[in-house]
Amino acid sequence: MEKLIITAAICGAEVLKEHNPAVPYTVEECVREAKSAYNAGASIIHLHVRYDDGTPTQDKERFRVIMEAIRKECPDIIIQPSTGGAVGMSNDERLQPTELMPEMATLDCGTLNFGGDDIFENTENTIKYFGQRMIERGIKPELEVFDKSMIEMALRLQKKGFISLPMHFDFVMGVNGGIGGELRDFVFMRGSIPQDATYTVAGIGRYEFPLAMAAIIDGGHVRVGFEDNVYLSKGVLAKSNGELVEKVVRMAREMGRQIASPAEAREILSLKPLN
Ligand code: KMH
Ligand code: ZN
Repeated sequence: MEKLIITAAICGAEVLKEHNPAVPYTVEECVREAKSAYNAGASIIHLHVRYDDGTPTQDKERFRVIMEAIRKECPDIIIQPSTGGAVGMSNDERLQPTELMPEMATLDCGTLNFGGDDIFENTENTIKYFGQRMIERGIKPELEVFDKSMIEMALRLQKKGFISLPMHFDFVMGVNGGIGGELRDFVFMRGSIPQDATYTVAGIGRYEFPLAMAAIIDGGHVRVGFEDNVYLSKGVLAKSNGELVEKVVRMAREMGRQIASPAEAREILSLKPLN
């Protein structure tokens, strides 16, 4: 079976220090969290950035500073900026980190309710616009799908030329407003993507580790991190993103699955090797 790619979503846009004091806001905190995940076995950092007071931003310069600082400590890590940003941001605001020509970035494939009155809006034209920018900039999209309908959207837009092959999906499961996080939901999503596509699964909250195990067994890949879940186990806050990654590494080892290095992750995802 292919080696396991672990992505660490270290920060997110919604989770706060009130939820877990180790949630990173500052440059130094982002580096600390990225390094803990990298040292534990993560080969991809899914990155949102904040200002020092915790306000989420898609500001290109803030991304540049944090990405450079992370690369100093984790030289070969794959950095995957978010183009989802936070609810309410405009398309061009969200796209700013793609101007830094990262190897990967997220591409959210549909609109969904996002708690309370919030709507995370991604119209078909938005997805086309983002997909086109990523093709022009040579960025591999991680196709974030929060429901089966978003897989259909991605497949349709791939046929129309807005998404390049091979496709890599991220099943984000258990968001209020999206698909649930039960095993039957995972089987449904996993069975809905093409044979030659790769996928990672991001289980939200209590779904994080059960869905990680499902992907480990199935030959998929895993995302964990404070963006999705702040607990190491029921009622026990994780001290770092690294602790969450370490748990996935232990689970994979028990199941006989080896962990991909960043170079191996690049090969699996058809990214260019680092020079
Ligand atoms: N913060 C959410 C509204 C992504 O990174 O592309 C969107 C999100 C998805 O986190
Ligand atoms: Zn995100």
